[in-house]
Formats: sequence, C-alpha cells, structure tokens
Amino acid sequence: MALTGLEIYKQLPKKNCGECGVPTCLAFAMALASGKASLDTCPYVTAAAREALDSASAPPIKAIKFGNESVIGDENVLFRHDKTFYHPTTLLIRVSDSLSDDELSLKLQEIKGLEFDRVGLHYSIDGVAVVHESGDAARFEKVAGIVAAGTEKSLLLLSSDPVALKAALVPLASRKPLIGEATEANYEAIVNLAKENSVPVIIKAEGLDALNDLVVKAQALDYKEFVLDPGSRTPVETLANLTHLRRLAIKKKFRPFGYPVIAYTSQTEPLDEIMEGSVYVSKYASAVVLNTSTKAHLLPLMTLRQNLYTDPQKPIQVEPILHSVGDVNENSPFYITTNFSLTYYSVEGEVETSKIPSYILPIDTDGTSVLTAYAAGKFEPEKIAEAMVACGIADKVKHRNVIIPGYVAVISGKLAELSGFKVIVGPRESSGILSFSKTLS
Ligand code: B12
Repeated sequence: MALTGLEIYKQLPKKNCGECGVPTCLAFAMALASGKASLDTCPYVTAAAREALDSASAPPIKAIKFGNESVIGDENVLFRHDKTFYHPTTLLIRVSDSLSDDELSLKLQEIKGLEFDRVGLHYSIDGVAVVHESGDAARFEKVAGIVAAGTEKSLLLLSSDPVALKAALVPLASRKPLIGEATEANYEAIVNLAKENSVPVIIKAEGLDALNDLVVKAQALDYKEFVLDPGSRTPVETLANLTHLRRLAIKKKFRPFGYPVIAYTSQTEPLDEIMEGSVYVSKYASAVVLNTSTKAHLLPLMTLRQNLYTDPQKPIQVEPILHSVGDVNENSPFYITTNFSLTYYSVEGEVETSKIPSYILPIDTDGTSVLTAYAAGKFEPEKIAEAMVACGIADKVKHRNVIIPGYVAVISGKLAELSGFKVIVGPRESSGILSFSKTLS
C-alpha cells in the first residue's frame, strides 16, 4: 500500500531547507504521497530513508525496457484525459516454432512489410514473439535464431521449459529479449535465468490472487524486471483482469501489480482478432501478442493505438512552410490550410488525387483544425497574408489566386485586401477538392 504524507514526513530530514522547491518538508511529503514530487529533489535524504520511501516515490507502474527500444509500463493515469498516456502498447506478432522453415520465412517476410506512413507518422510492429510449441528445445532455439537474424525488432521468447528457454536466450542475450513464462512450477529457474542475463521476464499465474502470490515470491529472488500475465485467454476475462490490474496499480498503488501487463489474442478470425486486440490496446495492455501479420488487419489497430497515445494537448503538426504536391510550376493552384496534421493530410491527399501539381501552405495554428483555429483567432486574414509573403508564393506562381477552406469563407474579403490575391473559396470538406479542382484553370 502507498504511504501517507505523514508516514513519508517521518522519514524526511525535516530541515525545511526548501532546496527541493517546496517550502517545508511536510509540504514535500504531501507532494510525494500524491505522486507530484520526486524524492530525488531532496538533497539530504538518507540512504535508509530512501529505501523505506522507495514504494512511495516509485512510479505506480514500473517502466520495463527490452529489445529494440521497447518501453512498456510507466503510466500514471487510468484515463488519457486525466493527463496523458506515455508508452504506446507494444505490438508483437506471434511466430510458432512448429512452423516449417518455408512457413517461417514467409511469416518473416510478411512481418518485414508491416511498415506504414500515416498523417506524417511512421507506424510499425514492435516485435516478434517466438513461441515454443514444438516440444523440441533444439527447434525452439533454432527458430529463435532464425527470427533474430530475420528482424531487428524486439523479441519475446516464450517457453515454460527453463532448459529450452536458456538455450534460445543465451545466444540472443545481447538483443535483450523479454522472456517467459515464469509460473508457479518453474519460477525460480526462469526468474534466475532472466536475472543472470539482465532481461525482463513474464510472471504468469491463473487469476489475480495467484498472480499476487507468485509476484511476491519472484520478488524475493531479488529481481523486479517483471511483466505480468494474469493467465486469462478469453476477451471478457482478459479485459476484466487488465482493468483490475491497472486500477489496483494506479488507484491503490498496490505494488505487486505495479508492472506492465501482457495480453494474448485468442480469436482465430483476423477481424475478430483485431477487435479483441483493440480492446486490449484501449484497456490496458502494455503489450499485445497477435497472430495475424496481414497489413490490412493491423493498420486499424495501429491507428487506434496512435490515436490513444497522442496527447490531445499537443496535436500532431506539420511544418508551416510551403509544401509542393507533385511537379509544381508557375500555374499551380495555391491552397491554404492549417498545420494540424489531420487537417493538412486530409487536404494533401485530395490534392494529390486531383493529379494537378499544387502548392499548399499550412498556417501555424498550433496544430488546430480550421474552425478551432478560426474560433481561437489563429487563422486570421492578417496572419495568412503574412505567411503568404514569408513563403514567397508571389515569386513561384504567375497567377494571383489563393484557395481557402469553405468553412472560413468569411475571411475572403479581408484576405483579398491584405494579400492582393483573388480569394477563391473552396469546398467545406476536403472530399470536395477533387471535383472543385476540375473547375480551376
Ligand atoms: Co473546437 N470548436 N474549440 N476544439 N472543435 C469546433 C471547431 C466548433 C465548430 C464546435 C462548435 O461550436 N460547433 C467551434 C468553432 C465554432 C466556429 O467558429 N464555427 C469550436 C470552438 C469554438 C473551440 C474553442 C474556441 C472553444 C473555447 O475554448 N471557447 C476552442 C479553441 C481552442 C484554442 O486553441 N484556444 C476549441 C478547442 C478544441 C479542442 C478541444 C482543443 C479540439 C482541438 C483539436 C485540434 O484542432 N487539434 C477541438 C475540436 C476537436 C473541435 C471539433 C469537435 C473537431 C475539429 C476537428 O478536429 N475537425 C469541432 C466540431 C466539429 O467540427 N465537429 C469543434 C477535423 C479537421 C480535419 O477538420 O480542420 O475543418 P478541418 O478540416 C476539414 C475541412 O475544413 C477541409 O478539409 C478537412 C476535412 O474535410 N479543409 C479544407 C481543411 N483545410 C482546407 C483547405 C482548403 C483549401 C479546402 C478547400 C478545404
């Protein structure tokens, strides 16, 4: 359980020096208890007090790092609107060691192709989970080696046989894979294997009570790089467990559950599987292992993930400079929009579809949509006219036409006056740009 402010205060030096940025040790203790301060800012805390206060100052969910820059956990809130989410769910594709060499090579090829660009961001799968199902330790080791050679992504090596797991892990230890799974039956061997190789390990038990008991026993081995698996494999049970685990970790600061959680999809139909994966990405899996490696299935899941893990207070933006679409020339149409990525790429996509090489100038509206920016005074004719001069459009085109979004038709008169350009009011929705573009010329 989390310590109260007064319990923390008892451990502090009580100098009231203010060097932590808070005037008194009591106020500092209260800030620590509510997770708003870090113990590191107290220059006089003793080692003994630090040890005692560890649970109060540690984040509610430990950050676990593995593989190729995968970081999971370290979340502080239940809902994104409470603050923000930090570490997007790591998505791993399951590869069984029962696949033949040909099937394996096809699967790896498919995984390699899982790269997407959307709204100016690059999406990709984070890792591959090699699952020991063949019953043959040598095959598991071989498949793990082939997968490691075939991808630079993060690795998860999954076997409940400590001997097989060791054989696969040792040659790949420098890749820092996540390993699993430590169960009641094998946890000493597997947690110690993880500890010897400094890799994180999955602790798996059926249900939350058993998981709590096993985590406590595993922690007694003096290792804490854990990822939790509550054992459920149906969507309803998994969702319930993920929700309980996240609530207990964040709301109750229940330390045995202060680790990231992994979930495995169970549905065999790809679209059902993606729906299931979407549930786990939304609430509250830190990592999800999926069967499908088909691009069309995974893109919606990655889009959902990107939406959830985007801080709405910091919208994704494009650079507010003159952009060229296609092989522009002095007759190219000139469009104005905002630098909110979603807005810009909606417009850019349609302009590209029109196949008319065009200029687009996104105005710096702090990444807000057309009407949000207009309502907030960030899409004013004065600002647009200034940006038009700054980007030098008058030297790039011989016409003097500027196309503005239909939603802000109201600014056309003032913009024409300030810029000296003829203002053409475009359609309200970007989907109208294709037919609108045919009326130009
Ligand atoms: Co707001 N907000 N909002 N908002 N918000 C809305 C825009 C709206 C319409 C809600 C309403 O009252 N009905 C009003 C604006 C009213 C008006 O002026 N008519 C509104 C208001 C009033 C505000 C606030 C001023 C409220 C307040 O504080 N009093 C604040 C301002 C914040 C600030 O910066 N100070 C505000 C705040 C917000 C938040 C919560 C922060 C988010 C902002 C997210 C963001 O912009 N990054 C927000 C949202 C999400 C919205 C909402 C729900 C959606 C906006 C959006 O993302 N649209 C709208 C309501 C709605 O539209 N349903 C209200 C999607 C993008 C892609 O649309 O930029 O318009 P878009 O682009 C489309 C078209 O315009 C067109 O293509 C795109 C696709 O069709 N297009 C074209 C774009 N560029 C171009 C260029 C050309 C040449 C052409 C032809 C077409």
